[in-house]
Amino acid sequence: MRSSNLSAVLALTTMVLGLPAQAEKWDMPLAYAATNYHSENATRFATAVTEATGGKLEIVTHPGGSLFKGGDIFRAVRTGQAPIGERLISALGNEDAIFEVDALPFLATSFDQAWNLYQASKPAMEAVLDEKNLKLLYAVPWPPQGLYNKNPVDSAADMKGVKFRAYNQATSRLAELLGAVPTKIEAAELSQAFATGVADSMISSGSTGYDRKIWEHVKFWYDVQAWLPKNMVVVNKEAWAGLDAPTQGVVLGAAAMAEQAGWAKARELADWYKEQLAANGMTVDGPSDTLKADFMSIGETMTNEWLERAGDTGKGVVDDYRNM
Ligand code: PCA
Repeated sequence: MRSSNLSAVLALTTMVLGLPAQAEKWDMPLAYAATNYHSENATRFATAVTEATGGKLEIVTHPGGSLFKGGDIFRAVRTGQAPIGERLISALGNEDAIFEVDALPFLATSFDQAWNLYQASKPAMEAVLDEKNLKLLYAVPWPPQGLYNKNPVDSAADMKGVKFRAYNQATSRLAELLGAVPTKIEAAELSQAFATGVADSMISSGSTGYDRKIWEHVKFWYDVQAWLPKNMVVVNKEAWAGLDAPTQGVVLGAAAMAEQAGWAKARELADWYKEQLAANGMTVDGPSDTLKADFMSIGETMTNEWLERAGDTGKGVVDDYRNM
């Protein structure tokens, strides 16, 4: 090697190895309102990491789809445009069918069941995430999903032709099976969609209805308790590998805390959200027996369709869950 080349290499090596531990800043895109408990939980996680590392790793959250829209967050983290971010798991059905398991109607309908389904599906989910250059940090559920509609609904027949806001492939399919007309819309664009008549109905939690003041547009909510979808926080594997072991330890600790705190908060708020919908003039009711039966049969169709797509892995997860 010529000496000028050698000194260049040496200079570079000293630069890389001899760098003082540099403070790093991670921007963390979130899709939902800043005041939503998922976002507040993520912000507490971010602050905990920042403080416990003495600012060596600073995580800054960007709620409401302000940095990346909900539909772009997963790709952004996978490709390293963002080192970390939060996404609704069941919206990733195009990536892999396993991500849709928590949006199958009536498979898991309470927080306890949702937790078991999470544990049963976690290894399969982590394996898929790993292939996609991602690491799972934590996941937190939404409260049980119910039916919002402009007019009273007594059975699936009342949903014929209704403009229905979907948040993933499963809710689009459910709308089709109800005879409604689905349009995919992110939570951040909901108020606009209902105000302009693009949508008159949706399935979601009391949480999202509350965040978007849905009572300004829609007067009925039926507590179907169809499923509890989850958000997950994922980190890009290269960004992860760039952290030293103590910093990784802090992130994992804060993530474990955020997961427990997030589940506790969701449980605590589920009834409160329903009370808020009612307090703001909405009719909050259980589904009629007919509507419930209609939903059950649609749920069965959807579960069968999913089992076909999700193959042995999917079947294994559902079996494990049912044996818990
Ligand atoms: N709220 C989110 C997903 C599930 C939920 O309860 C939404 O409506 O977009």
